[in-house]
Amino acid sequence: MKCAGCGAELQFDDPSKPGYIPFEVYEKRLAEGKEILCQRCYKLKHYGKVTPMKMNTDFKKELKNVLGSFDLILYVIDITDFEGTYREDIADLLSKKRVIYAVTKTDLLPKAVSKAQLKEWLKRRISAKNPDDIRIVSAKKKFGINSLKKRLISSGKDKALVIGVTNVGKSSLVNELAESEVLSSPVPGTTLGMIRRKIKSFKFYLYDTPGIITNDRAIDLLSIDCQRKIVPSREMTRKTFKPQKSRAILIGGMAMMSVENPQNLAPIFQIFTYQNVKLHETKPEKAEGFFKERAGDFLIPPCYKEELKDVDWEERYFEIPEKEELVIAGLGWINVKRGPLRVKIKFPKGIKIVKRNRLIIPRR
Ligand SMILES: Nc1nc2c(ncn2[C@@H]2O[C@H](COP(=O)(O)OP(=O)(O)OP(=O)(O)O)[C@@H](O)[C@H]2O)c(=O)[nH]1
Ligand SMILES: [Mg+2]
Repeated sequence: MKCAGCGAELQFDDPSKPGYIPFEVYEKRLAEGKEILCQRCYKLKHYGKVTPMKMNTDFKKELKNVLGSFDLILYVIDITDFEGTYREDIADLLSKKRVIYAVTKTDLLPKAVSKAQLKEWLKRRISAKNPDDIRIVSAKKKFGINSLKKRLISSGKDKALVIGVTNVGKSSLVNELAESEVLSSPVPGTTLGMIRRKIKSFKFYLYDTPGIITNDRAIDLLSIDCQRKIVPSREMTRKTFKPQKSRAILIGGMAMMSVENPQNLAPIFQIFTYQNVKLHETKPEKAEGFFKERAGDFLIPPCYKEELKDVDWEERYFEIPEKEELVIAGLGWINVKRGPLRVKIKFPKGIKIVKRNRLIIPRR
């Protein structure tokens, strides 16, 4: 039998491994006919406590094995981290399948982004065979759920495999579609095994899966506890900068931007990031020391001193024209209102940092 929260096979032997439940508790719950949660899910659900687990659940390997049993895939993408969660390597695996793309967490985007504008942007970014298979949703605001449900049911199939990287909101979406209670939480790796849920009144099953693990999103470098603090619950924050002289802007202790001699170009730009990420502007000569010393207490994330002590850093110059954004996967993006913006960025080596066509059109 599987845990109803995370899908791990229940076991009575090893509390440090997924699916553990003391045998007495298991017998009691079984006798009462109640839903059975493993100890980890029970603690996570009722006390918000995270139990570290010894596991090897990179679902990407397993995905190759289970794909054969599915013709229809629901690929879940987080709009607040599109570059980190819509991945070419996953898209490639799905080339022979019917794929419906659920772009979720759209409630976290600033209200100024209209649905029509977002749809146009997504059509250019996602190589979908049919653009109507790109669905804009929010599990939190219950937006787009019914039309997604209709689209799934009218596919002519009777099941869909729900996939995506960790923490994008797969389980939350399954819960809205199937009116179920799969455990969802800001802890990456909440779901540990496949979980099947039926869409009510229809012969249609959703298979929730463990997240695919990545290592090129800024949040991937953080402890599980810290990632949990950074996962946003409120709209993304944005802050406008119009530097008149050389300035440094610190995005938590994870990225340091240096804008040198901006007088001639007079750039104006906005940084979009998560609610708990600290943005701090300072003089260039102070920046380096401050960045090092205050990471983990004032400059969040990281959430602890030493949390990034094994990280190698890289510095790169970027010129970002108007109408483009520079994205730091898993952290946010820089939108240029008046450009070009010439900037040097120090960031952890291996983290994806790319320019893209702007998602946000600045207001005049
Ligand atoms: N604001 C907002 N938050 C969401 C939405 N969907 C999910 N979340 C939050 O995102 C976090 C992760 O959600 P889950 O549903 O557990 O994500 P998952 O993809 O199943 O994660 P794993 O099982 O760990 O791979 C939780 O804190 C959710 O509350 C949404 O539409 N809007
Ligand atoms: Mg999940």
